Amino acid sequence: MFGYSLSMGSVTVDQEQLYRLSLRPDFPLGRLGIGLDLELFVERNGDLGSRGWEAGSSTQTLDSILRKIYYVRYGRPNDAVYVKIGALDNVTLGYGLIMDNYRNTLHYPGIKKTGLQFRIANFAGTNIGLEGVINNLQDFQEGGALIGLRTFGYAANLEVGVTFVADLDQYSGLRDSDSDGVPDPIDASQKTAILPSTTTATAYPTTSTATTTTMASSTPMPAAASPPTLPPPCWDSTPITATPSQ
Ligand SMILES: [Ca+2]
Repeated sequence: MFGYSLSMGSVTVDQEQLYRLSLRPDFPLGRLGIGLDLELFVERNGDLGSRGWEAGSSTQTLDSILRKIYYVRYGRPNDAVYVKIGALDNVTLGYGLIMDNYRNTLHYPGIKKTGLQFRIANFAGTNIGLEGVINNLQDFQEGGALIGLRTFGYAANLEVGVTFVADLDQYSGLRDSDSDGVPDPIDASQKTAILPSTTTATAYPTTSTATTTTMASSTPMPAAASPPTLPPPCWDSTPITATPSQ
């Protein structure tokens, strides 16, 4: 079944305020599915720019296409086998005591993370299930991802599950403007907040499990009208309608 969501919000690109309209359809291809993020930026004068749709060179074209891919999935969340790669918007492990409604899209589209989520309801016929999440595969390569695993089994009508969640490096999600390995908020050599120059969001920590659960709530970030001193929010998304994928 075809599903989609529509959102609009303001973003800051190169310190310029733009409106961003986004249509996110989910195209099912059998058990496979691909979620796209078709975006349009509206300049301050009301014009639609070509931002995000540049096709001047082959690299630009490829970037423009890859940018439209929101996620790729196999199956649906309640299927026997479910795998999703890309944007994760609503991940709850077990009964949500440790990871509840987590998403790796808090700073999307300024920062695009490639997450992995999987669930196997009956692993190798053992009546034991396994599910897990990695918030960002790029972080994982650097040893700093947020990972979660849960295994569960059934004894008659009793379900028993064990959940493990760890953030391997709480600083890995932070921006490090001068690439010295010390993220901006704790970098003594950087006395002032550094505005993002080319991206639209400022990195925040992926933090420990308890905090992550809080940050992962679906509450949009406040509008940029009254920015905090360090660092200022540059991304505000206000979904106006949302029809979950089926
Ligand atoms: Ca630094």
